[in-house]
Amino acid sequence: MFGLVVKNTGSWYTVKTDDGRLVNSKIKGNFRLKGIRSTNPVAVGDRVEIAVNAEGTAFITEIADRRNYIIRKSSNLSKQSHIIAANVDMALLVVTVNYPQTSTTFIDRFLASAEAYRVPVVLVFNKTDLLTAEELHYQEMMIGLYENIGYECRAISAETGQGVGELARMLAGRISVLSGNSGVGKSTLINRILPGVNLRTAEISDAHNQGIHTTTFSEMLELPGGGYLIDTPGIKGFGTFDIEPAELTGYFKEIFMFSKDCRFSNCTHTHEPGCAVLRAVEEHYIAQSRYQSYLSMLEDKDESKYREAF
Ligand SMILES: Nc1nc2c(ncn2[C@@H]2O[C@H](COP(=O)(O)OP(=O)(O)OP(=O)(O)O)[C@@H](O)[C@H]2O)c(=O)[nH]1
Ligand SMILES: [Mg+2]
Ligand SMILES: [Zn+2]
Repeated sequence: MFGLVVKNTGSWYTVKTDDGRLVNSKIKGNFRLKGIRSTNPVAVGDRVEIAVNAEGTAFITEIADRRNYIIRKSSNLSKQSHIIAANVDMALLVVTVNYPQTSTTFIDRFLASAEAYRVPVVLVFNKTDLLTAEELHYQEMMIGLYENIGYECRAISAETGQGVGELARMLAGRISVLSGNSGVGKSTLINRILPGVNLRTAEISDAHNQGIHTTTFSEMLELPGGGYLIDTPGIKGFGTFDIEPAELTGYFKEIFMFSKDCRFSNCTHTHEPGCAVLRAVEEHYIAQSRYQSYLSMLEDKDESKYREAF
């Protein structure tokens, strides 16, 4: 029997079978050994084959090849990865200028990772209702920066509903995963779009201006007009990457564009003469924050064991 993994609560997976039943399933022991090194060999969004047993639960016996996935390292020290969701049409990266503040390093790491697995990303700036004039101005600058690179951006308030209707129309008929730091309002936004589901949400910590990791498992929710939204636990850091400079350049769209004019084809854009990327940074065609994110990911290769996660 075949189905779709719609929920992941640690060792148990909820599989929605093609005939519409929800079956609690587990992975067979030795199954963990094959495939990629991941803390969760099966992820929400996976198409699987299951063998149902007498008690009505099942074993997952086969995972279909993934079209794509969103992944992060579990921690800097471990070589293991965590698959956030598989087979998605797009990712909504929910970010907030404040309450909590999302760092540009975090945004850029997410974007680079999504480029690597060819998942289109829409940046959703939430909690606009809370922002001061100065913060709104900063948000406008951020939106300008990312739109210029080619990323679609939306400014919304999940609380007041501003901009949510328009965003919801974009989601119809597609599989979208919501990701971002804890407390940015992923679950609140889904509750606003799907009032029936009533996901748990919680106020961010006053002391730390950070979320408290309210959502602890990933869940796929059906949209009335077709398609799905996937709620996921907030990400603290993005772990480190182990990518060659040439490949990394390809994951920063605007850096890639300028790199075509570098004198050396193996340019790392750090010190080389005739580097078109360094020139573009100097002339402000490439944002300083983006270039810093590029450098920080380049440094991961050597320093990954000693660094804090972003
Ligand atoms: N003022 C305001 N508050 C919001 C908005 N969106 C969410 N919140 C509040 O922010 C807090 C965190 O929201 P959640 O939806 O739990 O955040 P989350 O991203 O799901 O967090 P995790 O599950 O921990 O990853 C809650 O108190 C929400 O009511 C918004 O647009 N404006
Ligand atoms: Mg949540
Ligand atoms: Zn260069």
